[in-house]
Amino acid sequence: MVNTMTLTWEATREFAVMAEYSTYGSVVVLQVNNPPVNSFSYHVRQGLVDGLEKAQRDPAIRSIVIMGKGRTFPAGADVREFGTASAGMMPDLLSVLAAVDTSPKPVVSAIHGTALGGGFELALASHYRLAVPSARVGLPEVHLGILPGAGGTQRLPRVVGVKTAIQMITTGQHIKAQQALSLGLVDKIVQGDLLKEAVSFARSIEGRPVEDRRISQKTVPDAEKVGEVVDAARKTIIRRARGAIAPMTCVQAIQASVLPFDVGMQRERELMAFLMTSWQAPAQQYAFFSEREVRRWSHPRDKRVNFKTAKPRVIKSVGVVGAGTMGVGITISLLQAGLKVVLLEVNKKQLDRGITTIQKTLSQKSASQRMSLLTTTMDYSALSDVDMVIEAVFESMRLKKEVFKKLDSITKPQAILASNTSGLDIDKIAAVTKRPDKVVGTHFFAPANIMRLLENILGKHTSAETIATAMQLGTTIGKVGVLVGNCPGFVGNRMLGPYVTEAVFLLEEGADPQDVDKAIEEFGFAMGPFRMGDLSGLDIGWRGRIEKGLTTEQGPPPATPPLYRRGNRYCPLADMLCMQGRLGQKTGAGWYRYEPGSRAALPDPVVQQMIREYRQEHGFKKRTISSQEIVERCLYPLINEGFHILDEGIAARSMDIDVTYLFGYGWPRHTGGPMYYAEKVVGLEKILRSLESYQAQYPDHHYLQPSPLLRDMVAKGTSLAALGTDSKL
Ligand code: 3H9
Repeated sequence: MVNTMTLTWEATREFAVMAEYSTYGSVVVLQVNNPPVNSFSYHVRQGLVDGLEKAQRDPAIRSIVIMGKGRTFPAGADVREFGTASAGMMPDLLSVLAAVDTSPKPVVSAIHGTALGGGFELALASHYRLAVPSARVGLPEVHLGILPGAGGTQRLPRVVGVKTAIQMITTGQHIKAQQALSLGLVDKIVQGDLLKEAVSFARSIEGRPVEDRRISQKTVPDAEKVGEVVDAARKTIIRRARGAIAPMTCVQAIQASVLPFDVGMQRERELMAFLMTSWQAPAQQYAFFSEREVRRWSHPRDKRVNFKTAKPRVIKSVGVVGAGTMGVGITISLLQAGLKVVLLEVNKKQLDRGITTIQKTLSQKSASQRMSLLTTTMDYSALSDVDMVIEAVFESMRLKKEVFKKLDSITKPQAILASNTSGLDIDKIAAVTKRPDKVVGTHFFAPANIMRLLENILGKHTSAETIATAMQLGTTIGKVGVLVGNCPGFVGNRMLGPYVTEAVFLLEEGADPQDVDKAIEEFGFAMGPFRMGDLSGLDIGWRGRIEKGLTTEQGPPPATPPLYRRGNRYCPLADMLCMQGRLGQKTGAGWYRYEPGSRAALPDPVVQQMIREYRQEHGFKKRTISSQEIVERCLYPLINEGFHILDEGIAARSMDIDVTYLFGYGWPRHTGGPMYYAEKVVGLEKILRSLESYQAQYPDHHYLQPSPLLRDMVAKGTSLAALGTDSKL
């Protein structure tokens, strides 16, 4: 028989353990203890309510302190609980915060670490807020596709005004303690031991009335300007949101803060329910967890090699070869993380330019300290003692082989040699060295000091230790590292191939570059394929196609039929631009034209004329192409390539592909990434049927041929998540 006494006792103990209750004379300290980030899971909420009630009942208690144990004040609701039964179990966060707000005994929130989301909302419901100097606060819910749903949209504007609240909530920014103090969000910054300081502060305010400390009872300072402020912010927010619905929904909730508190809270609840049930919130939460989950990497084809079994080498100094755009960006990332760097460039002018850029980019405050970590050289022997080298020279196999041969002979035998190639064969590069086990691909994205993705590529002989080291380096320098296998273009650029190819085919059929870009940007990308091409430089792809023998600098090689290469349809429009010296922004013209000193892409009649003549010459009849068709024709082949990649074991999980696209290619976060979007938003069956239907119309567009894995999954009803843990890979 079940002993109910024991059960009750154990349950109570669990609540107590998650919100520890200790007394210091007349002060109660409730310490949330739910590692790692003290999120408000059900037991924490219950523990806090129990603690608050107990403190109210005890006449000896005159004030209450709430703080977090371990590394942080609560960082918000437990996102893993969303959509589960315990998320709905009472007390909910709103009742916890109501108990704090209406407590007749003053409640002090004592903040260290990060008070985020529900955590900061708890602090705002308290009567006083203290923070240590290193603390940060914020309401980042918008990044999870929701809004601050525990009064944050109502209390924050009552302190900082609607304008600042909109800014903070729609960007989800974390602000530092000092700024929070100047905005009135924190009452005092305390040095020293937070517990001691908080207890002594709580004693000092005992007996003071709490009523005038309740933010819920205040009015919004810039209430009369709310319409004006919202109108001014709307355009920027919509543009920045790129199709995400949470930011403008946050604004709607903030607008309601000028109404009586209870009415505003009701509005916040309704809007929160709307977002919580949208398809975007789960997609963004998936993106949040995937960003963290990719750290738990495994070898795409050998699951026994993984983050648990492989130990990284300690890297203290890194050599970077090449002071071009990529080499300089990589150097800045390494310096910012406090690593010693030896930057090698054989061209003196290029090296000087690189040093100037590095100096300018490093933030004023830390520039001299960071610069002291940098050695620059034109001599390979300066690399003899580094722990790792990242080669970032021009994308040519011949050149890379030359560099790796030199590196192999000069660096110490245990040094790791990494190539920042964007798609060349790592095995061929490794083959020129005597240490293929220490050769790895580390594909950075431009600008390398800003873009978060680090696509790490393992070769046939790359050791587990080398992989672990490359992944660890990513974490050290604040990147999101994704481990992938070796194939032309790896994951990111390989999937981009079908996307760009199909985009160019759309030009043959009647679209202009701006039509394609507009449709893709409306889908949520920061830039469509043609603007993106102009930004990165059209010569990169052109050189690649020349290297593959698909075209030549002088023009297309003789081919029969003319628009085919090796049996596949081929559109030479991009090559034609390059042959005219139109290489993109850097030459002032590409798919678009650019005014001197401007990055604004202007439709160019010259390009339109070129496309018109091309259509006439090859007998294409111009037709109107809908945005929907543009999006499907460009994105579905990209997704389809993702299935090939999974099938071949180039990526271990669909999540690795999604993170690659979210952090390296500007794929809109609110759709979760290409593979998530395919499965959860569109549906795999629909993707398959669309590919089949387009393929029937364009049988010679080989990228439209559905992947066998996609077919198989649709037939069997398999999910991508199941595939990730499948031993097939
Ligand atoms: C909310 O509050 C809604 C309310 O307004 C209304 C409710 C009614 N839940 O990032 P890290 C995990 S929404 C569950 O690697 P760091 C994370 O997955 C919430 N788990 O550490 C990871 O797990 P693992 C609003 C969470 O030091 C581990 O903790 N709050 C949560 O680099 C460590 O995380 C936010 O959006 C969570 N809320 O950064 C804050 N947070 O080790 C989101 C983290 O298994 N969190 N985890 O991979 C963050 O921004 C960062 O995690 C933080 C720490 C800055 C706190």
